[in-house]
Amino acid sequence: MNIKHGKLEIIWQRDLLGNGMEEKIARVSLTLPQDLLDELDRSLEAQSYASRSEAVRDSLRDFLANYRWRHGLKGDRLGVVAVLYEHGVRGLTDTLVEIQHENAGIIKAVQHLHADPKNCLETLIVKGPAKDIRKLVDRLGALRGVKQAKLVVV
Ligand code: NI
Repeated sequence: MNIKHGKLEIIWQRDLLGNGMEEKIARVSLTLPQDLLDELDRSLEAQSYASRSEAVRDSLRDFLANYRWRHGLKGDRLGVVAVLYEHGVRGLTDTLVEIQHENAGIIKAVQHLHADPKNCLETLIVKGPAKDIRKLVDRLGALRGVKQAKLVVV
């Protein structure tokens, strides 16, 4: 069965586990910077991945597992947020400074490294309610130009 919804195509296919159950599959298209795609393809070859789709599915599962973990944190926590971003993206550095000022209650220290001509790495030491730390990390990670926002709690 194929149902086209604009760019989203829903198909039914036998699942890969071969248990006879039919699995609903959605087909999506996405845009990537060429250098990211090139690096992905090189890494897939080295890891013997069967397809880009399989690698993207694994990456999304990892993304969602991390999200679920972050959203399960309770109480007061101490941690570090590592933020890798492209400083040249319009408005990004101003937004990052604003967000940090709004969260001055939980951000105890900030370290900035001009990692290379294009990218900056900031580490934020955070301490406070898990729900506030989570909101901060969610917000940072969703900004255009932020490549990674990783939380480690100790
Ligand atoms: Ni910098």
